[in-house]
Amino acid sequence: MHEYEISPEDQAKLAALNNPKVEKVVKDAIELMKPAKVMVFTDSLEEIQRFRQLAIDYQEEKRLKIDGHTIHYDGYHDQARDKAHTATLLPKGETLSRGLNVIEREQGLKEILSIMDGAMRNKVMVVRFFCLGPTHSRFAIPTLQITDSFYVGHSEDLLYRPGYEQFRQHLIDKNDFFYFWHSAGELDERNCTKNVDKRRIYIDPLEYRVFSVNNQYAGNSLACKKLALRLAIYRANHSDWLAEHMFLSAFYPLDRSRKTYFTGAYPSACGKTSTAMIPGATIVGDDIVYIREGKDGDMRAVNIEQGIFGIIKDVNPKDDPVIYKAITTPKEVIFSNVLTTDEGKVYWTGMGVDEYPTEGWNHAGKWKKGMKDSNGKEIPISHPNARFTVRIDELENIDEKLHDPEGAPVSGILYGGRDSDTTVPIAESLNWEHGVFIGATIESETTSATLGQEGVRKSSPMANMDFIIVPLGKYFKNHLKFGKKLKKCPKVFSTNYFLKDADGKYLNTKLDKKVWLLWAEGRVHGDYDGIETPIGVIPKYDDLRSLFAAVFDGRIYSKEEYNAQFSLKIDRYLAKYDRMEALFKDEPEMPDEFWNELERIRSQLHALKDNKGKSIILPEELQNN
Ligand code: SPV
Ligand code: MN
Repeated sequence: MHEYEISPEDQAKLAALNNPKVEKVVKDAIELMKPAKVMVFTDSLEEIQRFRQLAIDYQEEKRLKIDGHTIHYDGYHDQARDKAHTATLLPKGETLSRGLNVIEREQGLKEILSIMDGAMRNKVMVVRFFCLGPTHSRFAIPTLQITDSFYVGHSEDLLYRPGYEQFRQHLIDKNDFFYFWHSAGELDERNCTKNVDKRRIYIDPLEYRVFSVNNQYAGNSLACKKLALRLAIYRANHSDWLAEHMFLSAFYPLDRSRKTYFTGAYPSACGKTSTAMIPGATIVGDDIVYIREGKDGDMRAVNIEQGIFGIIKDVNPKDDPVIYKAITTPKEVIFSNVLTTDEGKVYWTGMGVDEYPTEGWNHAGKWKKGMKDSNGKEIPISHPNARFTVRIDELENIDEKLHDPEGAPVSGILYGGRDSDTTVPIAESLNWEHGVFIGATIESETTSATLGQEGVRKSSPMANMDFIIVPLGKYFKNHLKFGKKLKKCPKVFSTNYFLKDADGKYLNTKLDKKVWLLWAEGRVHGDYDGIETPIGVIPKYDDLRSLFAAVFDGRIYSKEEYNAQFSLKIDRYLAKYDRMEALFKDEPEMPDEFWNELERIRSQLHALKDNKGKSIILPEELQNN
């Protein structure tokens, strides 16, 4: 029996739950990780405040100049999700799609439990309870988080609803919760994880639990986020609902006479947050939703979070006024991996100031402009994946449905990627099957911000690929089945904000997406006619012309711009479908609908090309087809 310190009050908090499974999970964690002390926290404001102070006392966070702001640093080699050392534990013989690691369950458990043995020696283990989704809701999943990181718990206080009361009042099935063991492992002099070579994140869906060790970056450590998303996807795909990597926002027409909820999935750096936060929208969430059928046969979505863990790079008053204001005024904000100065000011790449400091502290430790890392790479002022964490109710554009236990009624779904030469800026799918096909075939080009060659296309179905721990075919079938049973099925749109001309210049400005979103919102209500093409319904010139003029103060949207953006580049689309065929052809359990859609579009595009005798077709030439 491992000896440790625990106060009678904390013991009583556990006992009050009267839950043998919770007790066993906590006891087993203590026996394995051997903390010096165990602390248990409820949902009370005082305790949450105390927890926040402990993150500072244990020096995982430091106070900044502005009231409520703190800074946390992850280690230099712990700045993003570690896909290589994340694995799903499955019975022998079961595999996953496309590079998602699988380890035979018994072997994986043995490995990770041996790494976690004694991981909390001389440290404090904290026991926290959260709720994924609004409380008192059929969408909600309760969680038990065990960690030795006060930064992790503090971040989860901002990002998730409190869950202790759900357990205590027996609002949940006693055995039905996700649980997570996390240890940052041994820390160095900056309180960053020392042994990143022994970083492991193992997902055990058969027991709905996750083990994570030797890391601090939130995507690896905050189990309620992407680790729980993987478990939720497993559960949803063995049931009749969806767990998706999507934002959820309400869009409005120009006269603001109604509101229309949209979800949207975009790979990173493809405009997801800026779509969710488009000026005039109200936001429910920016990252993860659970989706179920509503009582009226509509599609209902909840944000499983209540905060935003957002990329801070390029957040400035011009491009992201709402977020910029929120994170530069007094309120509870955790910054991570940005530059801080002696006076407690913060700086990040693209924040829109005239002058940046030439020294301070950042993710590399003490920093000076021009400094290089061990690979000879210049260290920027802040890491490209540096982040801010803030509660959504601190934002000016919060939507009223954030905590609605029945979720928001969704009438539109957007899918987008970074595509310089093929996909039109916006098109509406012809039906649900086509919509699922659009989501399944999202591709995104790599940018200079990612490692490796620029402009390489990467496929990420529903922008969710990293988290789909069931076979892809099964996941698509679940999507198809879900939409088919709805009485009110949402419309699905493909978007692309990144088209370029032959000289590599963008064909649209960042703000043009406002027009595409207004058109999509209008289409949901039958406001606009469109032009039907094999790849979906595209907007008519006159409608876009009026929208551009209305949104941008009389800006003239020319026919030339329209033609360049909305011409159907048949050969490019055909090349895309060839890539998709090659990628999916060996995938087991693929639904027939996927191949039917691919063949339909392909043969229609061939017919169009033959009929017109050319491969780039202007929208006006498509009008009467
Ligand atoms: C993402 O990468 O999609 C994120 C950040 O939202 S992380 O927590 O790392 O997943
Ligand atoms: Mn995300």
